[in-house]
Amino acid sequence: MTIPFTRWPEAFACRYREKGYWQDLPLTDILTRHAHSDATAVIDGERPLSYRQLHQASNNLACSLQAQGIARGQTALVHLGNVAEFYITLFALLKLGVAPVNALFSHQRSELTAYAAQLKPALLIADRDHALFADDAFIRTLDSVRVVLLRGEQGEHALEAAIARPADNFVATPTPAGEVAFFQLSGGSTGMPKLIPRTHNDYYYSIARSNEICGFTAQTRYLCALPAAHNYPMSSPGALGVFLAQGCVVLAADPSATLCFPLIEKHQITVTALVPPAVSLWLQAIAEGASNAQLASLKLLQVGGARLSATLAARIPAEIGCQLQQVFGMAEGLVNYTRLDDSFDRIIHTQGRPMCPDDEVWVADEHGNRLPPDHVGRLMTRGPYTFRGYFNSPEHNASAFDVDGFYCSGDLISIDGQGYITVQGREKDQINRGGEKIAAEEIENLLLRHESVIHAALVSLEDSLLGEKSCACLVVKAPLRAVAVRRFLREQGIAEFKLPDRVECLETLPLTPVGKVDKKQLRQWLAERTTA
Ligand code: AMP
Ligand code: DBH
Repeated sequence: MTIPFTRWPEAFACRYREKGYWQDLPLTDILTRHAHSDATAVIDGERPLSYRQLHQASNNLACSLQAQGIARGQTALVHLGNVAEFYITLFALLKLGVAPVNALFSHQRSELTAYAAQLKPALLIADRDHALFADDAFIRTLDSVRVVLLRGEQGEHALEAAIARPADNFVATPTPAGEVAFFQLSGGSTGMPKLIPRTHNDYYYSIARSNEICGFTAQTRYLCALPAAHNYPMSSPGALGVFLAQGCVVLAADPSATLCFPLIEKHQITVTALVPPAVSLWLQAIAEGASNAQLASLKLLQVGGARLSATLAARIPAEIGCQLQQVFGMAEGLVNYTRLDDSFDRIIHTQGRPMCPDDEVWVADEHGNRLPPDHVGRLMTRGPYTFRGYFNSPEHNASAFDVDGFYCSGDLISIDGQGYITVQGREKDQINRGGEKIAAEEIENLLLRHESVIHAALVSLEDSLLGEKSCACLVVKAPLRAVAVRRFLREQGIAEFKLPDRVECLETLPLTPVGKVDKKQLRQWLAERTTA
């Protein structure tokens, strides 16, 4: 039983293998190649795990799941935060040939329900520490789930117990390297959150190539302070890059300076990955007296997920005392990096260039024609680690890809004569709230469930810290206050970061000539109201 997905055409697959991008190795190789190493792989609080222990723990869990009837070809819903069990679970499932979707820990009922509806997972692995799993009510709604393991649970459903029980003679059966290994999450722009099938081959390449560009080695000590399940701290090069290089991952629950600065000092962290608002908070903490001497071991700071202003970028080397690398990536594939030996000017002003020589990236005008260098238009891309279709979404895929298989990310970019990309804006109906993506349609659909709401539009607002915040523009039958709107949405079970920061009630929503909500005009109106 293999999971269906949109494959690369044969000619491309051949070329990607010939050029050595696709090695036909399962992602489990990232760990099993170090199975006998006593070097520390992960530190979670006071708990270090060596590579040998991580390998053994994931074997134990895989063995236990196998005994409960979980088998190759099935899928799993995983909902864990930045804890060692996240990686133990990931490797256990990859070893079994079970494809997980790793939901973000900030996700709630609505997101998890949407993922489960699409994948029909046989297995759920979650955390009792999350409010959604404080009791079993939500679990009972997941019809396809037959096996449940919970972190922080006692008894037969205890994840820790399944990890501790020694496996005897476990033989790994990962899916073939050209098949789906797991599902990555899209930031999305549609009503239904979309899943991105990632194969062993494509993901392994993106990790290995990221390591080359970012210089990750066995000496790398990486602080994972962004959500571990996110593509960026997982693969750019992220924790999986660190494991491949046999370095050490230190977990942090969040990227706050109060938590991270002491961890950096204590564990002599050499590199970490942040989103721009976290950089602002770090700089603010230093300006307010936190000592950047605590950060002395830090050599490289990666920043990505949302646009980093050149002003903020320029302050990093002087005030944090390390090198900056801009990362412009997407869970769908394509990742761009500024290179470690790029000029200061490049590093602060561009979002880097594609990591692979066979990443085909071009800029399209509104008719799909290729634009010359330095012109702003739509990002179009295909390559050895960029997916060819969302899971089970033929209609959306028809508009997200052109006839030649180029993915249109919805970003507006320009590419200079040397191939360096600058992100100029966005065409997709999404709000990028400090790197956390909100699909406007998803929230609008939920708002329309409210009995007083007639029309709803979610638009971005400029924000000095987060880059963008969200504003719900509503046409209502009866007056509605912001707190009531947020309470209603919270009751719908969505991630906290998706709740509108501001709510405005209007007589009507402005429309474009074709009758769609004119969000550009709405944003202008909001900006004027704010200054007035
Ligand atoms: P996701 O779909 O959640 O994987 O988010 C990918 C999107 O994040 C991209 O398409 C961009 O819109 C945005 N993004 C990621 N990195 C950057 C960056 N360095 N600068 C600007 N936007 C970024
Ligand atoms: O925003 C992203 O999705 C992202 C940013 C940087 C990403 O997926 C990545 C690097 O791999």
